[in-house]
Amino acid sequence: MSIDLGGALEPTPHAAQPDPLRRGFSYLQSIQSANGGWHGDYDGPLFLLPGYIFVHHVTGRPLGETERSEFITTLRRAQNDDGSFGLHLEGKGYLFTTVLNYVALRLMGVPTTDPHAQRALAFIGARGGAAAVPSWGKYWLAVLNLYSWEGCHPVPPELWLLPRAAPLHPSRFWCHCRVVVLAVSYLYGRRFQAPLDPVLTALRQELFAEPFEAIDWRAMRDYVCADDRYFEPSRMLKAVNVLLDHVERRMPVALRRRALNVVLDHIKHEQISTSFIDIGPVNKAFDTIALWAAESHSEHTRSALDALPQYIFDCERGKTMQSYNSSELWDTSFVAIALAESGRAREFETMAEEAYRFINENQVLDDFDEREIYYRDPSKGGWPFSNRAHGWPIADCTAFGLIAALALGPYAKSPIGTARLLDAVDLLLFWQNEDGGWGTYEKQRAGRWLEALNASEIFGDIMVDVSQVELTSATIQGLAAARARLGDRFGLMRTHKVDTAITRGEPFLRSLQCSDGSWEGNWGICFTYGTWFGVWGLLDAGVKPSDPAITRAADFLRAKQCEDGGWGESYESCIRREYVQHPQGGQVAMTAWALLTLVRASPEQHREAIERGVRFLTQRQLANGDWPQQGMTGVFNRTCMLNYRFYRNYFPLWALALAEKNGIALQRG
Ligand code: LAN
Repeated sequence: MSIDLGGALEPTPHAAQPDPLRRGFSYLQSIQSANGGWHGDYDGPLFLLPGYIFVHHVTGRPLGETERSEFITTLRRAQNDDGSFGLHLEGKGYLFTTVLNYVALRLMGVPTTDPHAQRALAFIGARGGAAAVPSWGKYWLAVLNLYSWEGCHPVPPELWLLPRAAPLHPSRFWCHCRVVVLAVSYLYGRRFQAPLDPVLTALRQELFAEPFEAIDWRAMRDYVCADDRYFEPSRMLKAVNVLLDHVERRMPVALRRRALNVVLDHIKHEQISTSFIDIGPVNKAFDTIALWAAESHSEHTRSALDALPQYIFDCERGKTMQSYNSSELWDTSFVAIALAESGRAREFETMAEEAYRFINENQVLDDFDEREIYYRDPSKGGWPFSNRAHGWPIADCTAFGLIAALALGPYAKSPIGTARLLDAVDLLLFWQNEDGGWGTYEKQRAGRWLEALNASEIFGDIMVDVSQVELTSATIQGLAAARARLGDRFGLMRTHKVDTAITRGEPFLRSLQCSDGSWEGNWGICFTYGTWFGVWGLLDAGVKPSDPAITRAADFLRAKQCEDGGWGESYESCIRREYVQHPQGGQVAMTAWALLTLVRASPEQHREAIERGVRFLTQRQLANGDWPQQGMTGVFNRTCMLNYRFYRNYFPLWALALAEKNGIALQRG
């Protein structure tokens, strides 16, 4: 299926516009928010909006009429021709998302006679009915009273009572996985279910191949639609499930009560420390229901409900729930870096000042109270992906926030004090793992073996926060930039620590390079994105451009350049874990990543390829300075794709700026 995200149909100019950088930055200036940042779509996954609708249904908060009809329209647009919904906008149909979206449409009042609903139901029927949804779908259906909790493997809240040193202690899980398990364990532990009402009663009859009352729920635990599965469950997971089942049947009531209280306390801490945003959209929805189950009418629960709309945004394809409360800090940092690189920050002085203000106002200034009790790493000095209110800093967001702050510092009205910049440096140092690399939100807490307990069926690599190419490269870049600009204020100790950290990061980056010279990306698509990070990280660690690691990476990219002069990689690369060419040829974001890499690797040696890539970008720029919307650019957990709305703007601008700086003409003649 191909979803038209809006821009794809705009005419593509055949000739380059004059002064692509000025045009591009003027366009960005015209859409800069009042807070100084950029706020755009962060759309793609199709399992999020249903959660939002379910919360409203369970808590008896009806959606506003306009919102309801906008959601219905957005959902219908995302439906594939075969009636299914993909895991994400461009993907093949999944039973998981088809069931969730079908239920969401019905809860919003869409009747069974609606042709969209009928096609979705036909798809569900052809896959064995809703009983075969993957575990996360089973949890949602159980909460809605459309599935029995008996049909789910146990998710015991008592996990949080284990001694911290236990290898299975949930504090060791990747934070996104941990918080979802946390909320679900509360709902599971209480066997919470929404009261039946007419529409739920009807859904019980619509969704399943057999009569609801006749379903053997225990037998459904491992019944999962084969097409939805990304991998087969490990033997260890099967053994743990058997063990948990035994324990669950003998669970003393008093212990359960105690565990539920501990879990509820952790959920509340997560909510309070994120200004009720919660780390992500999935735990946001489950946490809100957990609180509703625990204390429907408390002030705290009201705050959780009131914060829900922070995830709603009017995207190019319509109103929907976003993958995060925003990607503002991430986007604003890249605009800032591209602007500084272009040497035009004076020309766009107000934009630069305002962007700087956003970065300044969104650094996290303190650690959370009692952070150790709630398994939180320090956060002082870090930058989150969205904004300070969200409160969870991330290694690469901190690194790019720091680089942006350093780059635009000279244009700032009130510059960030050195102490705060040094806090960012210290946090990056703290996060370095034993292997020399960096992970996403936290220092590594478990061995990679824990991945064997991934029970999600649909996502890969969700259990452990391990060192990765993007995070390691970004952090090296951040530390190197800080050393160059602030090194004289580091003091002896910190200088030594930064030098050592970078020295340890370099071999880790090298160890991740694939035999064909590329790096596999984890958060962008895919080898093009990873290779950009691999190369920049090594260069900032002091590796010479003539080093074989760099020349092999450049050779890899050169071999992937398309006929049209651009680079285009399909999201299939992430799933199959090998390079897959995009069927539509060059894509602006990937072309920009490849150019950023080749220009730094060697502008002379790759001159001809760079010029062709530059032409690809300038010719595709629209008259208003924007670029057309193309395929997906982001990914998480191997299988789910995302649209980063502004990747089509600042990455081309950054690449063009860097090319120009290295003597490549942006316009011919
Ligand atoms: C994100 C968004 C930002 C992203 C980068 C900073 C770009 C990356 O370099 C590190 C990983 C991170 C922080 C990231 C991790 C996974 C997230 C949070 C997401 C892709 C946004 C949505 C996704 C989240 C896990 C979605 C909910 C689904 C679950 C499996 C819980």
